[in-house]
Amino acid sequence: MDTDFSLNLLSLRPENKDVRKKYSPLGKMPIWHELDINGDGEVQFSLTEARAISEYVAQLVPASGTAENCPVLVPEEVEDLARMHQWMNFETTEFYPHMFKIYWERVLKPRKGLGDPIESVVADASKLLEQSLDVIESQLKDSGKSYLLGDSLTLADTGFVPYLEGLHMAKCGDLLESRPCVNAWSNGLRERQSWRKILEMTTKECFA
Ligand SMILES: N[C@@H](CCC(=O)N[C@@H](CS)C(=O)NCC(=O)O)C(=O)O
Repeated sequence: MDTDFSLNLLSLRPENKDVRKKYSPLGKMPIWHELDINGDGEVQFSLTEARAISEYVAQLVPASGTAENCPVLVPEEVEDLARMHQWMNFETTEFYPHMFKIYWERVLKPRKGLGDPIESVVADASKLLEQSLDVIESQLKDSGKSYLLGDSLTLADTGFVPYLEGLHMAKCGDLLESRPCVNAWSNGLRERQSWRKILEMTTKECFA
């Protein structure tokens, strides 16, 4: 991309909701803004919804092939593209809801001073999450490939990274470690330089 970009971390605290609503209708982050830097600096294009933003940005950046710094994250071939969306939808509807219950109980609630985790909620969510992890384990095992679509990293994989990290933060790493293919996939994703950089950039408050 022949342009500059900056990342602004807005506080996610409830009292700052009105500030966030200036940028996004529900006051939720992330939001993508493109400014008219040659004109009056006004926003000329904006987008909400993390998965839509990631797909848009991945297509804006000219890919250089398989290099870690710039892989082709959105496949061109129509079947691969459909499979990418299949996994992105799986992540949104079959993985995130269960993972978030665990993360809320074990990480966010204590951090916000809202009491101890309810372990029965964690156990119920873990059971459902395990079914989804089994689907991923089968996909990786049966294909013998490193990534969900095959030999290359795509958005099908990247969407899971914050949640894999979150499961470790919630002391549920065993759910990943007990599945060899999921464990190798998860460790490979979390060790990527790009993810380490995101973790460095974000603060504890950003995750709260
Ligand atoms: N559907 C949105 C949801 C985004 C979302 O829930 N963002 C959280 C932070 S991860 C947020 O802004 N929370 C503040 C709030 O709900 O007021 C997306 O997928 O991008």
